[in-house]
Amino acid sequence: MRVMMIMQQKKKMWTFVLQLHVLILLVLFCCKISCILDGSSSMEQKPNYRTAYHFQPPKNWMNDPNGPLYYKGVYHLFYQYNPTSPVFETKISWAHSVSRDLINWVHLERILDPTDSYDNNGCWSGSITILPGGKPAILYTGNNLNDMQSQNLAMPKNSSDPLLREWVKSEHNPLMIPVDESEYKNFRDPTTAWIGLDRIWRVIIGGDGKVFLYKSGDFIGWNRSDQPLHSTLGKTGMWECPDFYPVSVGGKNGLDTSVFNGRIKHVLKVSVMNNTHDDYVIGRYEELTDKFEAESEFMDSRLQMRYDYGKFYASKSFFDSAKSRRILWAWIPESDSEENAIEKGWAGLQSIPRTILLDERRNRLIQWPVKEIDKLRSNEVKIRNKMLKGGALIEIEDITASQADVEASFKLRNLEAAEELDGKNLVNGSLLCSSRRASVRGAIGPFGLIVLASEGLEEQTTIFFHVFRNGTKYVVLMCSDQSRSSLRDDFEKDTYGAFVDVNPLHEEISLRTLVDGSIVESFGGGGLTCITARVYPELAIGKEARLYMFNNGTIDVAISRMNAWSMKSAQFHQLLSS
Ligand code: DQQ
Repeated sequence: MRVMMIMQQKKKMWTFVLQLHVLILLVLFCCKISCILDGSSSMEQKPNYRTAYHFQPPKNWMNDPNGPLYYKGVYHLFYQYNPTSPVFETKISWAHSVSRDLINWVHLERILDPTDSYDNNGCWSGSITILPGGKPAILYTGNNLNDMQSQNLAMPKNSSDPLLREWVKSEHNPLMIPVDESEYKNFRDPTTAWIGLDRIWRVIIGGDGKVFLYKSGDFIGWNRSDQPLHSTLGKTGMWECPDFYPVSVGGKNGLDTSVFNGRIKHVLKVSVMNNTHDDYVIGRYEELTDKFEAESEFMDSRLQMRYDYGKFYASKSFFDSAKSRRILWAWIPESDSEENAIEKGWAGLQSIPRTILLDERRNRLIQWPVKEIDKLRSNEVKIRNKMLKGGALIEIEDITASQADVEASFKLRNLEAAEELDGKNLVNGSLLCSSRRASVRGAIGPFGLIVLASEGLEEQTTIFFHVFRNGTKYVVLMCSDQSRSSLRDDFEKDTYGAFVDVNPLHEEISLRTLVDGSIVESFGGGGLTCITARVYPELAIGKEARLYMFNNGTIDVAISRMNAWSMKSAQFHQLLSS
């Protein structure tokens, strides 16, 4: 009897398993039919290109980072956000996300919406200053319906809340208005303010080829100084999102914005609207007279001091008091069309936050991804002391090539063969990279990395170096070549490039590249030259993507060290729909 029951139960179970299989097959069959009918297949579906460890809101348009801050144990990132669509519209809001480690984020409610007479056409970019007593204050640009820009104040409703979820606009707004109509559309993006020994606050605001200086005793009443803090004689157009901060000469820590002593220099960065470049100059700022003597000019094409030679705009830095470092964020715009943004439902990324320090010897900034990003690394693959022969291609296997962190150092043993470079070619690295692409064979280089490559290499993004001789000196060119990054042809595939201030006679040439699906952020020479690219491969996505080291020069190059890791995804949560 018992045996009969067991057999019946087994029969029932098998019938159930069989039915389940039939059901699954039926569903798959129906899917296939519907795919055939509507002409699509799962393989043909367009990839969404969302990234796994770069900051992105869940949907819609995002641009400039605003008022980044460390407050009561929490990192805050505010940003320009269009809550209604994935394209830019003037009526922008300030969105808000928080993090404990700058990598994993929780999205909170928006904090500023364009609702008042002075900002009803957009709550535009601005910064946060910590006032005496530790209260944060936002200064931001309001754009009104007449397209007149003004500077405005907002304070937290409850400053004991470490999440700073609610902010109140000041009843004194607008605090700063244009002096005449010619400035209406060219007066925006206040920096973090700094306080002098005279207890007077200073802030700079972007203008047409200049940055205005304003002073205040109480953070409410502001007076414009007769002279801008800095300006250029040539026509450079609107300077958006200025940033002005001290850097330590010889020190290893970042500095708070109001620090003033003899062992510092100041950096002035402006976002040049005409060419969407974030350019900087270094100089000496005299606090009592408010004179800023820059050591070079913004238009100095020879020096070309730019945070990043690829896509990297409207950046903003802040002082992280928890780790005594200055951290830089920037908006990474899309290279893709508005049409595709609408299809994807989102547009815009933030860079991986970078620490900034002054390289005293070269008088240039060095940028490096914050240390916290290293905790996403897994599955390390290493190469030590291996010759990368002329014409060689080495695949780096066993990591997720579409989500990776790669660090490599190259040693050059034979510099004799370096090609001579005419002095006139030393001016525009980008132009030189466009004529000396990865596929163009040289002597010392091109050598470097091929990322987001498809199996047959039809798709590939290459980050590489070329070493040339100029008289008795050697020059190192770094390029990021997107020309073959996708089979798609409907987006910008520019080649970016710049020189790296390293001497290959005495120094190794290093490269770190962060790959995250549709973004490639590269740091040459330990962060002296940075290049960010947006790419949209069709084949080299997810598990299909591959990673290589290559040398398309005739001269062998030694890989002294290469470490590559798969990168885990960061966590993004939403506390409330925003
Ligand atoms: N974006 C903001 C402006 C700023 C520009 C508007 C820079 O305040 O000048 O979204 O991208």
